[in-house]
Amino acid sequence: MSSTSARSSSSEDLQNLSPAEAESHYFNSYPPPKALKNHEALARAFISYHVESNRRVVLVTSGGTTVPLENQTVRFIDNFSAGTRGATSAEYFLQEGYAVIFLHRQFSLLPYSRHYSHSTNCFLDFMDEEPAPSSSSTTTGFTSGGNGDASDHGRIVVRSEYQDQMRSVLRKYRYAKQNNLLLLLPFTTVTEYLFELRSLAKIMRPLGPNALFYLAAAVSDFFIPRDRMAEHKIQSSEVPAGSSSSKDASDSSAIAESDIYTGHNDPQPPTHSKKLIIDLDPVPKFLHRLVDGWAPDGSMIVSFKLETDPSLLVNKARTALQRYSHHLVIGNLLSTRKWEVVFVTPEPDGERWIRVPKSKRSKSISGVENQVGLAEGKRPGDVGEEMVPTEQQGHGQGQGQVQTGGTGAEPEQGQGESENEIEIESLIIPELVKMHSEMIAKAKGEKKK
Ligand code: 9Z3
Repeated sequence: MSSTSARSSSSEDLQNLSPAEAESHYFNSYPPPKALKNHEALARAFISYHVESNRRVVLVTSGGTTVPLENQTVRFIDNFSAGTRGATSAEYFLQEGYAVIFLHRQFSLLPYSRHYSHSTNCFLDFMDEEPAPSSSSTTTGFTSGGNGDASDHGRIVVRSEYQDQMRSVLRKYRYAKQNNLLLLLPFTTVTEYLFELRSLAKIMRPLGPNALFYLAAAVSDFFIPRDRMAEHKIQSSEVPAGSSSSKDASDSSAIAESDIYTGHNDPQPPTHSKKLIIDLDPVPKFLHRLVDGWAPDGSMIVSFKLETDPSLLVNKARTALQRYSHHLVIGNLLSTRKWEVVFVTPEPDGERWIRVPKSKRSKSISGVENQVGLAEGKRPGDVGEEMVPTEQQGHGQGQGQVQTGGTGAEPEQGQGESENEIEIESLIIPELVKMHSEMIAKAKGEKKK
C-alpha cells in the first residue's frame, strides 16, 4: 500500500478530472472482466434482433456489487440486496412487451425462478413424490435413473396446491425464452458491473429512444483502488520470520495460540496480531457518462436512490436528478421499499408517491410498516405531526391500478403469501412504460420536424 499522503494527493487529483478523464483513468486501471467479450457478443445479437422488430429493450440492473479486499479474493465487502426489485421488475417489463437485458449479481434472484429459489422459496417445498406404482406395473415413465428396480419410485410432481401458480410462471418463463426476450448476464464485483454497464449501453445505441435503463442494482459507493489492493490473502497474524508468506499462510502451528487475536471478547489484542483497517475510496460516479456519453440518444434513464433516514430521501433523490440530468429517480427507504417508492422527476412539482394499499401489502421480515409515509412527510427542518397514511392517501395513480387489477397482471404469489398481496413493481412498471411511451412519441415528433 502507498503512504497516506501519496494516497490523499492522488485521490484529490482524481477528483479534479473531467468525467471523461475519470472514465479512462478508472477503466484503464483494470483488466476487463473475463466474461465481457462473450457478454458483448450475446448482447449485440440480442439487440440487433430486437432493433429489427422495433421492440423496446430495457436494461435492468439488479443485486449488490462486491468490493474485493484482495486481488486473489478471499474476502470482500457486500451489501444486503438479494435482487428482488430487479427480478420482479424484469417480469413486469416482459409482461409489457419489452425485451429485457438482466444484468445481475451472480446467484441473486432471477425473473421467474425467483418464485422457487433461495431459502425462502426452496423449490423442493413445491415438489412431491407420487405413490409408487405396484411392483407388477410397468415402470415406463417412472425413471429409475437406469439402475435396477424402480418399483418403489413414485413420479416427482408439483404439489397440487401450487399447480396453477407454477403453470402460469412456467408459461411466462417459456414464452420469454422461446421468443428470445430475456438475456441474463451476471457480474460479481463493482468493477465488473461498471465494465458491463458501459459496454451494454454502447451496444444499445441502435435502439435510440426504444432503450430504457432501469438501474436497480445496489452499487457500492466505496472500494479499494487496484493500485492499493493486496495481491494475496490479508494475514490476520504476523507471518513468522524466516519463512515465505505463502508457506506460512497454511502453517498456523508456528504461532502460539495465545498470540492469535480471536475477536471482540479479547480484552486486548495480543501483540502479534494485526488490526485490519480498511481504507476505501469513493467509487467514481459514472451516471454522468451514461447520460452524456454511453447511452443511446433519446433513451430513457431511471436510477434508484436508497436511504435509511426518511428525512433525507426526497432531497437526495432530487439532488441526484439535478446532478446527472436524467429522467427519473425512484427513491426508496430500506425499511419500506416493498410497499412505497417516490418518483422524482425534473418538473417543479415532480414528486409522486406510489404505495401498495395497506390491505395488499406483502409480509416482510425486514420491513417496518409504521415507517410507511414518513419520508413523504419529513424534510430536514420540518416540524409537525408525522403522517400516517391511510388507504385513501397518497397512492397517486397506483391506487387506481390496484383497484382495477392494473394491466391484468396478477402478481405471482410465493409460498405462504396471501392471494390478495400485490407487488409494488406491478404499480411501478406500468407508470414507467407510460413515461417511456411519451418520450418515444416526443422523439418521433421531433424527428418529423
Ligand atoms: C435500489 O434502491 C433498489 O430498490 C434496492 C432493492 C437495492 C433497495 P432488493 O434487491 O433491494 O429488492 O432487496 N437500488 C439502487 C441503490 C443504489 O445503489 N443507488 C445509488 C445511490 O443510492 C445510485 S445508482 O447512490
